Amino acid sequence: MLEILDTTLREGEQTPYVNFTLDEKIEIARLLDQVGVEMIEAGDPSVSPNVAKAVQRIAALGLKAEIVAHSIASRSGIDKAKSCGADRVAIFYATSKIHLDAKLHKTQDQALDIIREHIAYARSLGLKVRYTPEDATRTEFEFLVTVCNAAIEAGADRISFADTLGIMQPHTMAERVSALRARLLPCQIDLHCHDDYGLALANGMAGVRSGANCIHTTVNGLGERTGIPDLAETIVAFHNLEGVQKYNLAPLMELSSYLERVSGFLLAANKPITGQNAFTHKSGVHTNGILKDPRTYEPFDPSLLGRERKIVIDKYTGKSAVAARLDEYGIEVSAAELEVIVMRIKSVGDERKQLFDSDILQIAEQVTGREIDIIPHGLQAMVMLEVESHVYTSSVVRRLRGFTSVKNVYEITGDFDVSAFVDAENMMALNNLIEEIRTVPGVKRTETRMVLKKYNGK
Ligand code: HCA
Ligand code: CU
Repeated sequence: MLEILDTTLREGEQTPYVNFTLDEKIEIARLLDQVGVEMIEAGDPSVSPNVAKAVQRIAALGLKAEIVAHSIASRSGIDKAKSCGADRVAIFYATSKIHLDAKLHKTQDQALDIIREHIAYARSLGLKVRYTPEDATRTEFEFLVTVCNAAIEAGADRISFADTLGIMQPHTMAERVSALRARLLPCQIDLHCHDDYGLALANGMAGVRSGANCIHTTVNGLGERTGIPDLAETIVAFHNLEGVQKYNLAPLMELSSYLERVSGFLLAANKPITGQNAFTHKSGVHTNGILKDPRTYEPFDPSLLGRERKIVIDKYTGKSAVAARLDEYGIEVSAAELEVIVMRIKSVGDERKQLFDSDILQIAEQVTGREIDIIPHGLQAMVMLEVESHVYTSSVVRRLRGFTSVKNVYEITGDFDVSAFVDAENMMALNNLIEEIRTVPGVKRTETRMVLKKYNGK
């Protein structure tokens, strides 16, 4: 049965320009524990005193997940892992020729001794040990088997088959994992797949089918360069496609949004599972199908993640989608009126990138000649912020951009320093959003202006 080690706090913090505060790390660890991942890699305590402190605090939370500290093969690193209270230390030491020659300046025999010695040392401190042959997928296979078996004999019960450069394909991963399984002493096999070719999750799934036990993930796929498999994608793919239903899917969206906010790394709208467009339908043919039966164009129901499907209304829209949208507002129109409304929507849609419900209601009003006294769902507002004088305005702006509902941010002159255009489903959501904006460090006060009508320039 699949296991997941989430390494948002270690690999994820190796994402260029990402650093988490202690409190953020604790919140991430708690949410990960709610999801039910088996292991949380909390950091490499040798990196900095704050990383060590975070590992220590997380180890003391009493979470269900095993807490793993990452470490290079050094006694002081292993000592730190022990003193932080981690359950396990994950010791990595590269084994490929290029890493041994160019980076470590060690022969294979020297590497073997170093690896054996440090694993035995960690075991002597009572730590569980995972050994990672870094760059395993470019390591000469016979040497890889020798090193891993030496590590297992020295006391490691897990081997992380690290595709450090993301060069595997599903079929090569399947072959390698089967071959390793056949040659290794009893152990758990982890897969640490980098996503340089966009194949990380596919490689992980292929490896698990061939006998690996565990996949490493990060929230939103963070990590060095292009990262590693995204936690939500991994869980949902295994849940729906492989029948692994032991994880709690409920916190996944919250975790993803939280990570967007604290990392400043925004998801692409077309990112699978958690991306904004994952359940949004556009063409007339698709929306018509969705309205008749969502299974026509949805691989699974968005409610699995607590999400809702959306239908975009613009020039691609057909009659059924417009009728459904008007119906949501309780607006009745005749077949002839509907025809004209759709025509107008298509012509406005030719000129504009986005149509709002207020536009659709306005068109319906014009076409039917009846006043429509309805406030559209989906509010827009302008939130103006004053920033504390000792804080960089750009740091506040960066945080604001992490909120998915913030559409545009401007630094401005005048009584306020920043103005942000935000979208919200309804008043309550807007209120919550403003509360959250007020918690951004450096925000002194806010003032919010609601958008009543919006006009576009040419
Ligand atoms: C790195 C190390 C590592 C380790 C993976 C693991 C990798 O190069 O930063 O310990 O499982 O990708 O090899 O992240
Ligand atoms: Cu890595």
